[in-house]
Amino acid sequence: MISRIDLRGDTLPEGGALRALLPRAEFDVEAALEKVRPICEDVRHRGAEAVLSWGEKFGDGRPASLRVPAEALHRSLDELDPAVRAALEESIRRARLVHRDQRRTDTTTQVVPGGTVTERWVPVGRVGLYVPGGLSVYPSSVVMNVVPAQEAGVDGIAVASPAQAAFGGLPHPTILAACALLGVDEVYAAGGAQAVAMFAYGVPGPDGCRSVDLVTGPGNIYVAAAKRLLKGVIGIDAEAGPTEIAVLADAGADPVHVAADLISQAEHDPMAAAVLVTDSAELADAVERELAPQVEASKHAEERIRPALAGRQSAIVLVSCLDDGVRVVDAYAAEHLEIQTADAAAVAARVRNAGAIFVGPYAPVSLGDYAAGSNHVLPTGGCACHSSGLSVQSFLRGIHVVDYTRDALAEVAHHVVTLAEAEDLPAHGAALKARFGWKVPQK
Ligand code: HSO
Ligand code: ZN
Repeated sequence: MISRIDLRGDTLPEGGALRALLPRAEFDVEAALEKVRPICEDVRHRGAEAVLSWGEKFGDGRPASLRVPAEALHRSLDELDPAVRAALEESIRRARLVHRDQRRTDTTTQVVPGGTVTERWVPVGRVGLYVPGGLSVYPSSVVMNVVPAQEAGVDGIAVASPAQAAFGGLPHPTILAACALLGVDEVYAAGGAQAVAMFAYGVPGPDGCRSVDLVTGPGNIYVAAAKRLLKGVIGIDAEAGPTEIAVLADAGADPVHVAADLISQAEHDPMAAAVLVTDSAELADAVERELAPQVEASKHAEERIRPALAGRQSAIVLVSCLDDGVRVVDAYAAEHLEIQTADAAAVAARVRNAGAIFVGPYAPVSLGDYAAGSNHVLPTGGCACHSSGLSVQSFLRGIHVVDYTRDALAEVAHHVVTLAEAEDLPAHGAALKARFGWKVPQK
């Protein structure tokens, strides 16, 4: 059901060479670009009608209006199962605790007397949050997008989620209920590339959507392709690919837990990746034995879990020692990494590349997906070696505010002029000379 990669024996290669030995999903955003280009152009020219007709063409429902009416939002919340409501409320409460602590305070550095640089943190003006509605419906992703934007102080928050034919062309009611719970009233029944284009260009009309500055949130390959295409017109968080879990485990890990956790993320998508890295062949065998009955008992075994585990993106990787295990998970840079070893916190502290790290036997990825307080919109496809998950920081810009007096400028003017001349940009130097009777103050 899951392949093995045996890296015991020789010393491990470094960097890219090691990464090449590890499994990874094929996620060719480039190939999807040509498909989404005409959709984005059409939305740019024909506005709301293009958003609606592309949705219909791809099998979404056709909503009566692009913008979800306020009463539909309220109704969804009224009709929400009370247990789901309580769980969402707890998820929101915990996410708020963590994200509130991520807020930044302005810092002012006095470089010289009379010369300061302040870093002022300013929220993005208007954001478009994308919530998928394809294989699964994730109200939890509404929480993970909206909470950091709100805690950052963003004023304009719009959410888009695909229209669902089964719900009269509205997005899924639990998505709407989550929006209502969070106080978001600007919601659009739009999905895929056309939703990203709607956010980027805006669509006019009473039923329309004003353009946004930044689009965040996961989606399918067409959403990722539209983000790549429109980056520049809008800011984006990341091009999210299929979800991934890596588990670094030793002989002491419980194979029942490890198998359950691998399956939990394989449940998302046939392209999802589940990777076990272990120095224990006994644990590898035990996990493999355990996978069979657990997969068998899973609801989404056939259409998602089995193909995900059997795909070339998933594997059990055998290493000769835990040090090599850390090297492997660092090279892999998983979206989610569980550490199920002795002294898990110390091992976790050595890891440099992961979207989020889950430490020890009682921190499964599913906890983070819903209710740890951490964010579940995380870098995939190895991007964890250069990017972070969604946070308050994703919705802020740090503006440098430079404030110098005449004396403070005079003190450094000759250096500026020298550097300007070294770069053959004399007009740069002239901008300083002009302030001092066309002579650089001599120091
Ligand atoms: N594991 C997914 C998020 C999610 N899980 C939503 C359940 N619902 C990507 O981090
Ligand atoms: Zn998940």
